Amino acid sequence: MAREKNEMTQALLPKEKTSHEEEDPYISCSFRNTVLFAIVMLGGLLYLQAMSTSECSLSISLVAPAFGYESQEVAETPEPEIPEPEEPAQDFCAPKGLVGPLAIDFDMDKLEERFQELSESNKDFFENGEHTPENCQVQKLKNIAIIIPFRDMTKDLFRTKQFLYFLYYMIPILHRQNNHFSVYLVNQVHDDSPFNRAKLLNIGFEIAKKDGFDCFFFHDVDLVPENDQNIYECFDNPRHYSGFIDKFNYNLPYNSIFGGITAYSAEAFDKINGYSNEYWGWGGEDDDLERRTIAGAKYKLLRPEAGKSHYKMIKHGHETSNKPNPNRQKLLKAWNNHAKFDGLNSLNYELIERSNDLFFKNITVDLKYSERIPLEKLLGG
Ligand code: UDH
Ligand code: NGS
Repeated sequence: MAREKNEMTQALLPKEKTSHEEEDPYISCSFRNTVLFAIVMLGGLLYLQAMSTSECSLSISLVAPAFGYESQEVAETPEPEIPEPEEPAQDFCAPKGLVGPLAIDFDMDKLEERFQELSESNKDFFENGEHTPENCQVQKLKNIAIIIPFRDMTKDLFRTKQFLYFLYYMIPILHRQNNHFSVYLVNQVHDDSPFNRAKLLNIGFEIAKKDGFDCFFFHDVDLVPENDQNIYECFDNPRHYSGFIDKFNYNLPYNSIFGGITAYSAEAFDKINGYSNEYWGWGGEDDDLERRTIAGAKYKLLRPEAGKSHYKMIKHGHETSNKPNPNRQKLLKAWNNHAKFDGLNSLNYELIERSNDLFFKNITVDLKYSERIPLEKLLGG
């Protein structure tokens, strides 16, 4: 009896070949048949249970081990997914209320009153000198930094008045175009070094890029678009915006002209190493940029549609503090020699002051004229 009991226990355990089974084949075989029959019956029951319940995997894994079956990995029925409460999907920002051609004049007698109007009508749309559209998603390459090179050493503050007129016309245009934008006024500190437009633009780029902008307009202060359908935005290929200015009767003075306003993605501007930092005084830095962009980096020379990209320039002469640079032709000829080591990768300056005004970010820098790269090195000597 004790022996029989032992054999029953053994039979219910997972199958193992024992020496004892070999000694008494009759008893063990008949008993095994009984057990096999019971297993088949139970298997049938399990099958029926599996068919009648949706929780079959759970029942099988609980019941089977008791009968000596290895529990099998059965895929668990996935928990029903509860959708996360989603932010309502936002549309991309698109221009709102564009009006097309604009009447532009620079009547200095009206400047103060006009600027007052601008401040009252637009002050609520600006924070920290920048505008972010509401209820829409700003697309890539439409976070626009307008970078203006600036120094006003005139007695009548003529450049400052130009800047106020620039804001008076540009702020409502950019607001209607409905992208994220900020104007960076990059001031060269008042010292006796020549004006350096290009280096100020490189500095503005470096600062605005760190601030999160991805589209950079290098923009003279004295140019205003005459049509708000001239959309300020960037593409992979840089573009020259100010090909058609009233002072040139809306014609290109020469085909490769690249001065006034250019637009670059961060990637494109980094690729060409930015502007040269070494054009001190008037002229040539814009032509040098054109060479780096078209001949150097093989971008196409592109401009927005002529019909919509007319500009009006605020008339003025050369400042005595911005005399033509006598070295500009030599530097331009040697553009390919200095492009590799003269630009964003050699930008040295001291930040003197930074603050946010209502409509712009105001930055003042010392350009370190005494630490410039020697001319002989730039020319390849
Ligand atoms: N700028 C200043 N202060 C200066 C010089 C230049 O802020 O003392 C800035 C300003 O943003 C200006 C830009 O640099 O728009 C370009 O300088 P510019 O206006 O002197 O150069 P541009 O080529 O005109 O536009 C030169 C004067 C053309 C006189 C033609 C007379 N026939
Ligand atoms: C070229 C200058 C450019 C300048 C352009 C238009 O001669 O820097 O005239 O000037 N290049 C050189 O001097 C090498 S403008 O008529 O607008 O004053 O942008």
